[in-house]
Amino acid sequence: SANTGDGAEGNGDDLITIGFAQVGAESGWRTANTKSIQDTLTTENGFDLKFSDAQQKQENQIQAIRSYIAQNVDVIAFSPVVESGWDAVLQDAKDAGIPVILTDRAVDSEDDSLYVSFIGSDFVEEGHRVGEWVSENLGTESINVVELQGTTGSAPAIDRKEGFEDAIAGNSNVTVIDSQTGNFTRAEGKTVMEGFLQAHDDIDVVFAHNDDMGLGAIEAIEAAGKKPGVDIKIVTIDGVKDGMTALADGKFNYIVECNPLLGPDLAEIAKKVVAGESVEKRIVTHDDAFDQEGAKAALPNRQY
Ligand code: GZL
Ligand code: ZN
Repeated sequence: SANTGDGAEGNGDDLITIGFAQVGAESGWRTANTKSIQDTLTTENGFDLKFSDAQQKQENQIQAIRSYIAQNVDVIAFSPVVESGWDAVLQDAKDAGIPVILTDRAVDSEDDSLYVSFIGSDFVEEGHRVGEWVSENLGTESINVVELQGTTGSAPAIDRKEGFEDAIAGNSNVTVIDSQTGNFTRAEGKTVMEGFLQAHDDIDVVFAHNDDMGLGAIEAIEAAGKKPGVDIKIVTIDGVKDGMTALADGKFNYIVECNPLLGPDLAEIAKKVVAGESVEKRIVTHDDAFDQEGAKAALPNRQY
């Protein structure tokens, strides 16, 4: 058989080699996001995907990006676990002539030439929509809110908090009495909620930056002998299956979706970039929102 002799085993000349540095596997959202990327960036679709899981550590993501630069991949894509500290490694990718696509989370780099496109939801708007719902539906009387923040320093945690605060600012009935990070995980959300329940006996609402921390809060609230969704309302962001199920079961009260299915947009942008076509700098994914009735109707058709 004709041996190309170029050592490119299994990588036909026409495949786009893309290095993806994923945050980790911290939540149901992340699992769905990873599945979307791995199901879409396939050899059938013209890609040779190199994938890494950073276990939510920035140094691991930077190391993965450096390894993709060393392998001289065609494109690098990643979801920055935190906003800051990326300029050096992104400059190295730029110097190596390797385009970088941001998916899901943003970086706070001043120089936006360091990446060609950012595909992801508007987290400020997500937080704002939750805050508007709380203000309009629960803020008709004085309510105390505790907040389970996402990963400290991450774009979704910073922006969701900002959006929520902006939405409730005009309603003096709504007071955030405590706020702490649960790092987007169910286990940490439960632990932090246990602390909130020990510190406060007047909690009316939990605002969790993602479903997984809200699910942890359910466990803590039930262990304390209270009814989640009734004695203590829970509002969250993501809309993964476990969250939508809790909402349909009346243990959550409202969810603003954060669409994790970013694989198709990433594939399209990567192909355009490699073909030398111009691409949109910012692609905002569409998010829906659900109350308990909405969740019951939507659950049968949810993809994740
Ligand atoms: C948001 C994403 C967040 C999800 C969490 O786009 O970065 O990280 O809301 C996930 O569930 O862990
Ligand atoms: Zn708004």
